[in-house]
Amino acid sequence: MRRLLLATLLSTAVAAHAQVKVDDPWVRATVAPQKATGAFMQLTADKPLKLVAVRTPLTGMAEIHEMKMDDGVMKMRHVEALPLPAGQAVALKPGSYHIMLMGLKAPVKAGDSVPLTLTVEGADGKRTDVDVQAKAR
Ligand SMILES: [Cu+2]
Repeated sequence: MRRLLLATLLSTAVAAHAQVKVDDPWVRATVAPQKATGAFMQLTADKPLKLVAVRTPLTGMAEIHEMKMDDGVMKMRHVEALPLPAGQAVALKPGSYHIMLMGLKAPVKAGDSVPLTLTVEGADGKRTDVDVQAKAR
């Protein structure tokens, strides 16, 4: 179990002090002229945190989005912060929470490794960056 956890941490390049485990990060590959896509992963914080920002060299426009049924219509909205309760896996997945990458400078090809920097904030307001390499598929 310990070895498995270590392997996960290494493979997703989580900073040791970040206190967030990132599982299966991926980005949906695009075809031109598509200018937007989503990034997905599972986040498990070991103390109460919230995801407050995402950066990537692919675009200056990366936002945390939520998808929800509203009056029978699927709607997407920008959320300022995504709560990450301690010890609880929070899924960013199609049709739910996701990271929206807009205004892409170039198409994202399947197999590409997409660098993402997640900024998380603790209850004390302290912010930490978590670097993630997401696979495009
Ligand atoms: Cu979106």
